[in-house]
Amino acid sequence: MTDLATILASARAEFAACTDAAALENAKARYLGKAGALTELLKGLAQLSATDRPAAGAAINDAKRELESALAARRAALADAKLAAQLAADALDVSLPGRGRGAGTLHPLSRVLERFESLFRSLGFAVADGPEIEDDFHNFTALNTPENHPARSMQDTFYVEGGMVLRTHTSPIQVRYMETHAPPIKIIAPGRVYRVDSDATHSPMFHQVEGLWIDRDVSFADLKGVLTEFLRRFFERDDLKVRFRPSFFPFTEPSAEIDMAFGDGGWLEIAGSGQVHPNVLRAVGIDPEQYQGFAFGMGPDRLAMLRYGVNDLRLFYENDLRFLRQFA
Ligand code: 2U9
Repeated sequence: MTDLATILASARAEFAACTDAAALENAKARYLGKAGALTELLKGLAQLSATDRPAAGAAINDAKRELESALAARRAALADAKLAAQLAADALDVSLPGRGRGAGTLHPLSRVLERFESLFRSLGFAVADGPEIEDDFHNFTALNTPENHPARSMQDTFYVEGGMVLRTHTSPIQVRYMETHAPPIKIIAPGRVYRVDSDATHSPMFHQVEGLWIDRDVSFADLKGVLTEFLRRFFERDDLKVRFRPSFFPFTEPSAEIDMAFGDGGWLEIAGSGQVHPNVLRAVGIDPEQYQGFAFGMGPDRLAMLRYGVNDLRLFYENDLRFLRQFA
C-alpha cells in the first residue's frame, strides 16, 4: 500500500503545480485516465487473492475519491484565479475624471473685435448690429451713392436673389439705426462685410468697425479727439502720432484718411473718416441744419495683423490650429 500513498502524494503535488485547466486535465489523465497510475492498480486487483482483494479494492477506491475531490478543488481554484485575473485586466475605474473637451480660446479676430467694443464703450459709444444681406437702399443709395455712382463699381460684391446684396460695409447698420433712433446717436457698427477681392491683404469676407456720432454740435475736433484716443489705447502707446489727410468718400464731406506714425518716419493708413454728408442725414429724415456729426471706418483685420505681426490676412480665415494656438 506504500504504492498507493506515493501515488496520492505525487498526484496532489502535480495538481497543485498546474497553473491552468489544460495542464490539470493532463495531470488527471496520468492518474485517473485509461492508462493512469490508479487505473493500473485497479487492474492489478485481479492478481490478488480473494481474501486480500476487498480491502485492497476499498483502499484504491478511497484513494480515487480523494484524488477526484483534490482535482475538483484545484479546478475550482484555477477557475477562480482566472476570473480574478480577467476582472483585474478589464477593470474600469468609474471614479476617474472624464477626458474633458479642452478649454478652447477666442479667435484672434474675435479678441480684436472685443477690444474695439470695450474701448469704444469706454468712450461712450453703444454697439449696433444689422443684417449681412442688405437691400440697395441701405447699402448704397442712403449713403449718397446713387445708381451709376463710380463708388459702386469699386465696391463690387455678391448679389443675392431679389436685388439684395451682401453688404459691402457696415454703414447700413448705421442707416438703419438712424431710421429708428433720434439724435443724439453715438454708436459703432462692427461686423462682416463682403467684396469681390482676394489676395494676401484682401479677403472676399472681412470685418469693419464703423462709427457714427450725431448731435447738435459734434465737430471735426471731436472726430480727431475720439480717433486719436482710440488708436493710442488700442496700440497702448500714449505718444502715438496720428495725422488726418484730406480724402474723399461719397458719404462724408469733408473727408479724411487717418494715418498713424509707423517705423522710421513712415505713415500707415489706418482708417477713413469725415463729417457725415447732409444728403445722408436727409435720406433718413434727420435735419442737417440742426444735427451734424462724424463717421469713420476701420478694418479690424488689418489692425489685428499689425497688433500681432501677421503678414498674410488669409491666415486668420484658414482656422489652422497651429496658427490659432499662438494667440491662446
Ligand atoms: C454713415 C455715414 C458715413 C463710414 C466711413 C470710411 C470713411 C472708410 C474704410 C476703412 C477701412 C473701409 O474697411 S475699410 O477698407 N472706411 O474709409 N468709412 S467714413 O462713413 C459713414 C458710415 C455710416 C451713416
